Amino acid sequence: MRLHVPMPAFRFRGALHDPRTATAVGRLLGAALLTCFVTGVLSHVLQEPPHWLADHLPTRPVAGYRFTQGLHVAAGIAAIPLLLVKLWTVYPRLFVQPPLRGVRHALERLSVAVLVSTALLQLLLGLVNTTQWYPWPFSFRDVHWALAWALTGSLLLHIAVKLPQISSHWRRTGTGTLRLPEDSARDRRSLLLATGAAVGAVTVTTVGQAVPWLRQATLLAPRRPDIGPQGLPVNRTAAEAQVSHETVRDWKLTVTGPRGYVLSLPQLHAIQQHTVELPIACVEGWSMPAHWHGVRVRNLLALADAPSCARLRIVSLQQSGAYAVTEMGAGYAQDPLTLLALQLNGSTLRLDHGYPARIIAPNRPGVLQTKWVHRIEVLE
Ligand SMILES: Nc1nc2c(c(=O)[nH]1)N[C@H]1C(S)=C(S)[C@@H](COP(=O)(O)O)O[C@H]1N2
Ligand SMILES: [Mo]
Repeated sequence: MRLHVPMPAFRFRGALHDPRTATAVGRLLGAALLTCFVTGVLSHVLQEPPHWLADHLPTRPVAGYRFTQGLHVAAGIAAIPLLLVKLWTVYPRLFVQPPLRGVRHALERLSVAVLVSTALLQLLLGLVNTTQWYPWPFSFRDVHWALAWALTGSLLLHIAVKLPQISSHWRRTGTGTLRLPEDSARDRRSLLLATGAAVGAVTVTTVGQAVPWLRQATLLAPRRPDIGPQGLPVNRTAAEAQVSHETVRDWKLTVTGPRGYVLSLPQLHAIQQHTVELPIACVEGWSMPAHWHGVRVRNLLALADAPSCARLRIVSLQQSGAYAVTEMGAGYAQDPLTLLALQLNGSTLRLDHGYPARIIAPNRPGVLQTKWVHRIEVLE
């Protein structure tokens, strides 16, 4: 038996709580979230590739990661106003009566609850991370990664469930029995314009952290990518990494391998030097191209008689922290653009940028461009 209780208490007559508005905002939000998902999977694979892929990651285009990660953060920021407007448009449905009409309805509402909560949490975590602030006890990356799947799954489920409404309200005029009164169109246009303006405003004031010609407009971005020593920001300073001038005083480079060796800094300078232009592209959204000068990693490996299929472990003087030791697949190691850099933008690396030597490689997440390198291990 089904109870029908008339509930006149909640009646939302506002034109903008209608399915056409929900569809118009929802498809923009959907596009932003799916963009975040695809670029996020790319970022994850580049930063932590599965074993079978690690030696074959693409090193071209050199600024590929710069583009996809810039897009990831920009789409995530744009999704915030879109999500808020979308939630405002549909919130009357929270009070729908009866609250549960059966198993199907219950499942649908449950999927919306998962969608809304994961979307809010995911965008909040991402936004906080772009400011290099990690106020929580859990691993940002693990949680962001897991939530991405929950969010994308519930989004696709939601799109599938709502397909009839979405398709009948995809066009402005609507089709079938779901046609809406004409007089709401003007309000809807205003709302969509205001939403577009909000998205435009947050984008223009933040995307300059990755887009050079919008640098002057980065009012809300955590960083200007061109401000920092040697024209480049510093994410982890030498002091934070507990690397001091004292630490690097007797620096030597150790390369292991069939014919491992140890080089002093003058000896390293005596090896053929190369200059490359490559960006640092931080996972947190900022990026900046720079000129790097130093020794090709593949030449260092050849000196140690390492095979060209060798995978590397790059060890920093930094004693602790997630990026003190990183791995590098053979594709990067053999690329002529991958350097153990000694200079940045025409002068010796500052301590904050990794003096005496750091890794710079094409199409690589910033976190893996290890600073204060003192040991390169050839892995079997
Ligand atoms: N040893 C070490 N190298 C590191 C890091 C670190 O924490 N430790 N941070 C990385 C991160 S997150 C980025 S974005 C780049 C930034 O390089 P920069 O500070 O020279 O601009 O360095 C990378 N290299
Ligand atoms: Mo970074």
